[in-house]
Amino acid sequence: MKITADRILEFNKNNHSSFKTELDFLKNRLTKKGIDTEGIISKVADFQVAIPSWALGAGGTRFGRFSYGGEPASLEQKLDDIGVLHALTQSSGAVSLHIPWDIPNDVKAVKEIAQNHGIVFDAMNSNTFQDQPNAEETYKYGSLSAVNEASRDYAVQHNLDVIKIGEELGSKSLTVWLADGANFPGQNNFQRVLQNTENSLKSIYGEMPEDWKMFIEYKPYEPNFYSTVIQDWGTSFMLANACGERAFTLVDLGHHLPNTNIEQIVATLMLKGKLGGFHFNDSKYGDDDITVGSIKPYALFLIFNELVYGIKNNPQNPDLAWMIDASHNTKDPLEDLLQSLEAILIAYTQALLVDQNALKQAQQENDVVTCQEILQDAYRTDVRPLIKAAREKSGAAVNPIKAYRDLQVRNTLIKERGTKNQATGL
Ligand code: RM4
Ligand code: MN
Ligand code: MN
Repeated sequence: MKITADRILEFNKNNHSSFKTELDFLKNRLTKKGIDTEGIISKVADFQVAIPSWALGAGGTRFGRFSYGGEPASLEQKLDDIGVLHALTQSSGAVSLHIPWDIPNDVKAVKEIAQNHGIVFDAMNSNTFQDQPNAEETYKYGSLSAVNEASRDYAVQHNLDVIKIGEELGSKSLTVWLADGANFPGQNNFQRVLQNTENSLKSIYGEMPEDWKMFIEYKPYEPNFYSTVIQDWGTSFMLANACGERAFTLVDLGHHLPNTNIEQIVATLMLKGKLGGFHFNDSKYGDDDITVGSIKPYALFLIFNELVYGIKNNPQNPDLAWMIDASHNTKDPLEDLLQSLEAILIAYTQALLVDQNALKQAQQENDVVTCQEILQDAYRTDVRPLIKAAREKSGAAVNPIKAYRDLQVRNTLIKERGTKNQATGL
C-alpha cells in the first residue's frame, strides 16, 4: 500500500478547523516571549528518526507472540510499512536494518523501494546474540567477547559482512550491541572478556570504511542476568576511545537501571563529543521497549533539553543517529510507532521552547526556583499545534493516527497480505 500526497492533502483539508485557532493563540503567546515560532516549526519539520526493521513485526515476549493481520513478511514489505509511516508523518525517512534478520536478497530492488518512499538506510545493526540455522560457530557463550577464538572471529566477520551490505545500501554507520555476558558468578573472567571485546571491536573498526562511524550500545542486563560485558556508558565510552575518533557511544533509553539520570549521561557524552546514536523507547522496570513517552514524559523532556543544548553548543559532537527502538505486541505496531513519533516530536518541541539565556542567568544567580520554573513552563506548554503546523508544512497528515484509521490502512494491508504472514526478526 502506498499513501499518495493527494490523500494526505484531502485529509488535512477536512481536519483543519480547530487547529488553526489553537496555533494562532499559541504563536501569539510565544512570540510575545520572543520565541521564533517559525524557526521551531522548521526544525520540527526537519527532524527525522529511523525505524528499526524489527519493530514492524509482531514483537513478542519469551512467553508468547501474538500475530496480527497484514504483518510484513519480507524486508520489501517492511519498507512499505515505513513508507506508510513516512507518508503520514514525514518524520520517519530512514530505516535501520538488523542483520541477519533482514538481509536484502536483491539490493537494487530494495534500494529502489526505499527511494520510492523517500527512505534512506541509517545505521546497520549486527546481531550476534543468536545462532542462525547454518551457523559454523556458536555465540552461546559470547560473540565478540568469547573465550573461544573461533566464535570471536566468526562474530568479527559477521560485523564486516554487515558493513559490506550497508555500503551497498548507502549506510554510513554500524551499531554494535553485544548481548555478551554471564549468567552466573565465576562464569567469566571480567578482565579477559573485556579485553577480548576491545580487541574484536578494534579489528572491526580497523576495517570500517573511512567515512563510517561505529556506535557502541550498552545495556546493564538481559539476556544475561549476572553480568554484561558492555554494561554501562562508561564501558562503552572507554571502548569507543580505544577504537578511535569515529567510534561513539549509543544511548538507548531502556538500557539503564531504574532512576538513572540519563540526561546527565547525555550531557557528559556530548561535552566529550562521544554521543553518536540514540534509541528511543520507554520503560517502567527494564528494557521494556514500550511506546516512547508512555511512562515518563517529563524524563524524556529533560533528556531532550540536554540534547538540544548539546546540538547547539557542542560542535565537537557529531550529528546524532536517531532510532525508535520500541514496539509492542498488544498494539498495531504502526499505530504504536506513530504514537512514539508523536511523543518524540512533542518532547523535542518543548525542549526548543526552553529559554536557554534566562536559564543560564538563573543558574549563575543560583536562583533554583526560577530554573525549575523555566523548565516546567516549557514542559507544560501544549506544543501540538506547532507540530501540526510542521506536519502541514512538510506534506504530512496533521493528525497521523486519525489519518491512518480514516484511510483504513490496516484493513488494506490485511487485504493485500492476508492474516497469516509472519515477519522475520524477534
Ligand atoms: C537490544 C538493543 C538493540 C536492539 C535489540 C533488538 O536490547 O536495544 O539496540 O537492536 O535489542
Ligand atoms: Mn537499542
Ligand atoms: Mn534494548
